Amino acid sequence: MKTNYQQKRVIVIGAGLSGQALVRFLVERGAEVVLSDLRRLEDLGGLPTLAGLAVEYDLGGHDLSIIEKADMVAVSPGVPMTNAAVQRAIACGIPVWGEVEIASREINVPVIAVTGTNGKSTTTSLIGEAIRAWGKRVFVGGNLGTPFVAAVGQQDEVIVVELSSFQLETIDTFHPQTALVLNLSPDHLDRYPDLESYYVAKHNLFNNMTAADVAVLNADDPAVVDLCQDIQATRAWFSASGKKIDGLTRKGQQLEWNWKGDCACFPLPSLQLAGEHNVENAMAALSAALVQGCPGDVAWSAICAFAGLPHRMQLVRTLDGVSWYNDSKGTNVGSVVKSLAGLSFPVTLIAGGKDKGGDYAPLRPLLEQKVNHLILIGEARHKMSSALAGCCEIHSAESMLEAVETAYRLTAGGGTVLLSPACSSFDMFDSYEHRGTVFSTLVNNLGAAGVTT
Ligand code: UMA
Ligand code: ADP
Repeated sequence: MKTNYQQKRVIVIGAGLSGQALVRFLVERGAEVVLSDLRRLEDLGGLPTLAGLAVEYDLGGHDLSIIEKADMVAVSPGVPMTNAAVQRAIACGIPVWGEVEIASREINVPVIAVTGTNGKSTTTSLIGEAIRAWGKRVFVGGNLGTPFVAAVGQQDEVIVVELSSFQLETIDTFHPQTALVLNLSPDHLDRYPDLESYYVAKHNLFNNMTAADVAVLNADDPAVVDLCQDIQATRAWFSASGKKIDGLTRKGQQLEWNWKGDCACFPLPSLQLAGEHNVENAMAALSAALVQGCPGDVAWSAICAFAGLPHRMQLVRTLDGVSWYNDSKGTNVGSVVKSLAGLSFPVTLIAGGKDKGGDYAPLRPLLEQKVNHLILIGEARHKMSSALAGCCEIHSAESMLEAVETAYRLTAGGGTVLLSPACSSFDMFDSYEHRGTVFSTLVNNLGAAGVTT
C-alpha cells in the first residue's frame, strides 16, 4: 500500500543513519522535508550525504512550532516516544511513523523479521547467507546497519531485516511473512519504564500476522513462550535443550526438523560459530530458511560456513599465551552471561559504559566462577562496582587505553581478556563498533612491555 508523499510536509526527527536514509527516500518522492535534530550541523559532521537535496533544517533542538503544520512526523529509532516533538505530533493527531512502517508500505516481497534481546544481528546475517546460497537476491539490513528503507525499489526477492524494540514502537501496518523472537531478557531500561513495556514493543511485530504467516520461536525461553501465547501466526519452535516440539530440536550432536510433515536432520559439529548461544542462533536461522522453502542442505551449508560478525566474541590476538576477545556488542547483562559461559577461568573482564538502567547482579555467579579481575570503565562503573562487589577483584580505568594496559599487567600469568561491556558505548564512543575498534587497535599495538606502541 504505497503512500503518496507529493507535497506532503514531513518532519524527520533524528539525523543519524535512519533519518538521513528517510530524508533521501521522502525527497525523492516529492515530500517537503524538514530534518530536525538535537545536535547542531557541526556536531552532525555537516551531513555531507544530504548535500544537494532540497531539505530544510531544524538543528540544535526541536522547534515544536513546526510540528503543527506537518502532515507526518517520521522518527528515528533512537528518538523516544517521550520526545516533546513526538508528543506534540501525537497531541495534534499527526501520524508518527518510523522507518520500518514507511519502508514496508512499498515492499511487496516476503519479509523475514528478526527480533529478540540478543543474537539478532548474527541470526539475520545467517538467514541472509542461507537465502543467498539458495540463489535468491536478498536484502539484509535494518538495525544491523543498512537502513530498511534502502531496500525499497531494489530488485531483491526476499528481505531479511533485524528489528529492535525501538523500531517496533512505530509500526502500524507492517506485516512480515516470517518473524523470529530469539530470546528475551532485560535491556533498554533507560528507555522503557519497565520490562513489560520493552516486551510489549517486541510483541507489536505480530500485530498484523495471520495463520498464513510463521513465527519462529525459542521454546526454551519462558519469556518468549509467554509473550507469544496470543499470536495468530503459525508457530515453528526451536529448542537447543532438546524439547519435543513442532520445529527444530537438538538431539545430541544432531538437529532434527519435524514440521508440517517435513523431516530432516543436520549435523551440529559442522557449525563454525562457537558457543551455545550460536547454536540457538543457527537453529533459529535454519528454521526461518526452511519455512521459507529453502532446501535444508543448502541452508545448513551456508549457515555452517559463516565465520561470525566483528565485535561479537572476536578473537583479536593471542599474546604471550593470553587470548584477547572483542565482544563490544555485548551491551546487556544477558549477552555477557552467554559470552562468559563459553570461557574458562581465569578471565579478565573489561566492562562498563553508559548504563541502561538494568540490574548487574545476575552477572555475579559467572563472575565468581570465571573472572579473576574486573576492570570497569565509563559512567556505569560506580553502579557496577557496588552491584558486583566481592565477586572478584575490581579495578577502575579512566580510558580504554588504561583498561587495556591494566588488563595486560593483571593477566600476565595467562588466561583470557574479554571486552564485553554490558552497557552501551555512547558515554565514551560513537558506537559499539567504534569502542570495539579502539579496543582492538590498542590490543594489536601492545608491545613486549605491555605498553601500547
Ligand atoms: N536525536 C534527536 N532527538 C532525540 C534523540 C536523538 O534529535 O530525542 C538524534 C541524535 O542527536 C542523533 C540521531 O537522533 O543525531 C540518532 O538517531 P538514532 O539514535 O536513531 O541512530 P541512527 O544513526 O539513525 O541508527 C539507527 C539505530 N540506532 C538506534 O536504534 C539507537 C541503529 O541501531 C541502526 O543500525 C540504524 O538506525 C539503521 O537502521 C544501532 C543500535 O544501537 C546499532 N540499536 C539498538 C541496539 O541494537 O541495542 C536498538
Ligand atoms: P544483537 O544484534 O541482538 O545485539 P548480536 O548477534 O550482535 O546480537 O550479538 C551480540 C552479543 O550478544 C554477542 O556478542 C553475544 O555476547 C550475545 N549473544 C549472541 N547471540 C545470543 C543468544 N542467542 N543468546 C544470548 N546472547 C547472545
